[in-house]
Amino acid sequence: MTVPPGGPGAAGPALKHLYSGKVRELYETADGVLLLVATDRISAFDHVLETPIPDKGKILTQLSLWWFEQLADVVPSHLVQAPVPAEFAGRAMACRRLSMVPVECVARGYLAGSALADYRRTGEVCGISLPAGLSEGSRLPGPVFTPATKAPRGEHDVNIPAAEVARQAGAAVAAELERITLQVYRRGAELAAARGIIVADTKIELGFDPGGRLMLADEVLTPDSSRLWPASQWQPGRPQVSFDKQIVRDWLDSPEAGWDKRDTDPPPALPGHVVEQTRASYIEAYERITGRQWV
Ligand code: Q0Z
Repeated sequence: MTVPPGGPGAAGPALKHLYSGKVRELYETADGVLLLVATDRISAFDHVLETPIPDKGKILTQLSLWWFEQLADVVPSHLVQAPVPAEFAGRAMACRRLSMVPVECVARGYLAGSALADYRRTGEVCGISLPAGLSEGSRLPGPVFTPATKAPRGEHDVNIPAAEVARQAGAAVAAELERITLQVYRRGAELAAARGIIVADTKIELGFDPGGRLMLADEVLTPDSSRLWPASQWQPGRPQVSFDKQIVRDWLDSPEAGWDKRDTDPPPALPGHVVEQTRASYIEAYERITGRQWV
């Protein structure tokens, strides 16, 4: 790469900022490639915390890249070979722009989150009737596809029946979304289980390339898109221990934090020991899942 006279950036802004998510940023390069940048921001109890977790964005990006490889025979990914600006090295994925499917594709093997709430109210999730007697964290009889609407920013997704996806996207596309989502879940859950990690559920994003092929986009099977539980601590009937965020949640819930998650006040800054232990939990998830050492 050449550096223009005046230094990098002197040729004008090479990147267009498209969108800010809670913990990620989306840019477009001059040649139309999207850069999905994972920051070190962390969210808990629906707040983005003011304290970053060093390397979190790099760890999650490297984990996604590893999963895309493992899943290449299930579904092609949006990744392309393109240079990444030095400031984003290791934390950005260069991807082709897809026409995104306007549905959150979720698969669940365990009962948690909105599915638990729906089950308690109705005995069903997305119109799928579940056996009586399940409790928080229970393993489901088999993985289920539980699509949801994409809520506007700041709002929660709403679970919808698969029939509603078929109505919106057509029966053939809906069937493909379900098939791909369940295969990604099964492959992810199987691989993680061999390393002592339960994938309780996962949310994937799919989009069409210009040729009309469905591709896996965004991040995949990361702690930010999936519920990962240490299998050794799994115990249905109570909230499960989160592989990555437990330390943060426990501290925010402690008297030391002096904060009530029902408050609208922002949560306090995290102390150093919480940051360090949380960083270590992301590294442990990466190392256990991939079998690779973190740099
Ligand atoms: C991903 C997101 C955010 C980062 C749009 N390949 C693609 N083609 C078209 N759109 C997307 C992708 Cl990955 C796309 N997102 C989610 C939001 C930062 C990613 F703020 N949105």
